Amino acid sequence: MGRGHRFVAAGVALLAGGAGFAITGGAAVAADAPSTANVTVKAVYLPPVVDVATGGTVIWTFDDGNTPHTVTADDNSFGSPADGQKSGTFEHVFDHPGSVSYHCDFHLGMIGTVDVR
Ligand SMILES: [Cu+2]
Repeated sequence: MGRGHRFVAAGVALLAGGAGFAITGGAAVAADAPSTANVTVKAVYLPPVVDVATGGTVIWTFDDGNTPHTVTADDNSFGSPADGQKSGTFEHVFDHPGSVSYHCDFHLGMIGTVDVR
């Protein structure tokens, strides 16, 4: 009888542990997808891949001296000015989950990805 009680107690502890894990998991997902992500535009996009939560904003900061760059979505869903930017920022809000690839119109192979969670 005493044994049986111990088994019941262990089961309750397991359930409680499971619930705690689920809550922790949810917090981890939120931390992985921030509402804002920053990308520096130099000879490359740094970092080349960013995660952002749905509805979040990505801010690109142009910082490559006299070399202009663009941030142009491969599917043309967004884009910085076509004549290029040497300084300042460009921002875009991502309203739909999914992966969006983008590139620079001036430099072949200058590519990046936004993963909207
Ligand atoms: Cu470029």
